[in-house]
Amino acid sequence: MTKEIVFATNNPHKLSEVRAMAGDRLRILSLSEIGCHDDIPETADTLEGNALIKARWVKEKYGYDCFADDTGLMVDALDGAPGVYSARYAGPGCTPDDNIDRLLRELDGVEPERRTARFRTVVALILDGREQLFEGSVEGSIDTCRHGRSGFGYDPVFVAAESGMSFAEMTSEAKNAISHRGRAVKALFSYLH
Ligand code: ITT
Repeated sequence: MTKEIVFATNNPHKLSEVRAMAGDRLRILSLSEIGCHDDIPETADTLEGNALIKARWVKEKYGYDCFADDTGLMVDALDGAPGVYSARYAGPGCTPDDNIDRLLRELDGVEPERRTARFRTVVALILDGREQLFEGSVEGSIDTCRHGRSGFGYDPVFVAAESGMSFAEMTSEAKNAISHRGRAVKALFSYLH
């Protein structure tokens, strides 16, 4: 029998990456499919805190078991920034392109071997009255310019150590196989199955 679960995200790219991993035993419902069009406030200062805020919001207001993902890009030369503030790095209302521009500016002149970074995703699951966290991360570095047209967010400048390519140069399947979100969601799905 196919199980259904809500993915509490307003990011359509995350939704399609996760749906591509789900197989036919699990149907992933979007927020709009359950009538939720809220801009859920992300006020915590950790990925764990924000993932829980999003999942609890949907459970408490809409009554659905669900999971949520919070992701950050941690750059070593910037002491872990933008981290939990990755979505708003270039300021309120900024676009992903603005965020990349700021990141490249901050790293201007930093030599290649000091541009190491990682993505980390925390997934919070609320199921049958229990909360659980899953996580995944991927090591890489920040290039000096954009490469590739796939993916979203910081993908054009994040070069994965395992592939030597930016995530935006990889197919969604190849990204999912090694990415922060791919790893966290794989752990989530093996738990759900
Ligand atoms: P939801 O909170 O609705 O899930 P969001 O886009 O706000 O969507 P996050 O707060 O988790 O999600 O994302 C933080 C930032 O990191 C945001 O700017 C994303 O574009 C970026 N990001 C997240 N996952 C990424 C990925 O796999 N590749 C590149 N950038 C990513």
